[in-house]
Amino acid sequence: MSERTTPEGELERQFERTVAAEARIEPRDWMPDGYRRTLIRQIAQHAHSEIIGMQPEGNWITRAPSLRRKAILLAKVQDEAGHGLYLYSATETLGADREELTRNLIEGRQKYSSIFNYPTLTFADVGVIGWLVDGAAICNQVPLCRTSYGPYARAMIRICKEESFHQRQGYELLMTMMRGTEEQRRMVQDATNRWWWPSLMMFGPPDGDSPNTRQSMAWRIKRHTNDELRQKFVDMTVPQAERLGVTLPDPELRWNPERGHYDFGTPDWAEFKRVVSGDGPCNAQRLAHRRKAHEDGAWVREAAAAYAARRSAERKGAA
Ligand code: BYC
Repeated sequence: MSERTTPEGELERQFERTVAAEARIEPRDWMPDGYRRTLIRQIAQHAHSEIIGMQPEGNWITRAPSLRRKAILLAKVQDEAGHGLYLYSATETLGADREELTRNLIEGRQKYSSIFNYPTLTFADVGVIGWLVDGAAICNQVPLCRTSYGPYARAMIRICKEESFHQRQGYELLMTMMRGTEEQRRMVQDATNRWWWPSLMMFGPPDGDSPNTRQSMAWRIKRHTNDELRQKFVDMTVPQAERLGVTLPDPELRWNPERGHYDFGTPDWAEFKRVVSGDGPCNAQRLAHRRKAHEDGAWVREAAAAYAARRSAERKGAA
């Protein structure tokens, strides 16, 4: 029976069977409207985060302390642009319009990760972003390689490979600074103090306040809850901090042998809400910069459209 004549109920059962069997939903497959909407929302926010996320570190490219550090940072920031592009392409397979998504971002109608609304005050921030922010991103994104939507899962496989290089370069930079002067060690500790709590907030609100988790888990878009991933990140990061010789700024952080996990304090969820609703330290600056880049790039889009129109006219003429 063709898709058009198949009753809606059978299509829905087929969708559920595919998800339950851990197979992938592909762009041509039938999917519930809510599934499509949720994916567009999450993948678009993810893409926006990669693109806005180029700014805090991009800010240091011209001030990197050596040619080696500059080359590493350039490669990392370029990777982030690439991640944004794969992810926007994944939303297009769901029927989203990329131009509209960009407008949603620059007009403040769509979110991007809270973490990118904090300033990068010293070069140690570049290392700490690699270590903590990319470390958190890896924790969150490795399970997304098994997300139920094929194009998103496949984009995540490549993205995660690049994220591990990002994390390693950050940790290696911090190790180098920790072997340096007293002043350098102070810079690393200060950057760790400022980025620790915002990194925990990257995982999203606590499970009890997360309106989307239950349905996204049922559809196997999300494979773990926000709190599960936050715990995993803390457990993974504490030994790394010890090895590095920095103190994580949480007096409640301690190993709990009964749970087999670290206990930790509560992030400032009021601050999280403020930052997500547009009132973080750098929200206005990040969006203004993105808007200006979009306006400055108008000539490139116009030239590409004119070229495509000419090629298409030539092909028609030749036919
Ligand atoms: N910031 O019901 P919830 C990177 C929103 S970039 C802002 O738990 P969900 C990198 C959430 O959207 C990687 N908003 O939502 C780049 C929802 O709002 P709406 C970024 C947040 O979707 C450059 C509401 O709060 N990673 O690594 O089930 C340099 C309720 O939340 C945040 C991704 O995007 C937040 N932190 O779960 C370096 C990963 N948290 O839409 C590094 C993909 C929550 O209902 N995304 N909100 O109005 C996800 O895994 C999930 O979307 C989240 C949230 C876990 C983030």
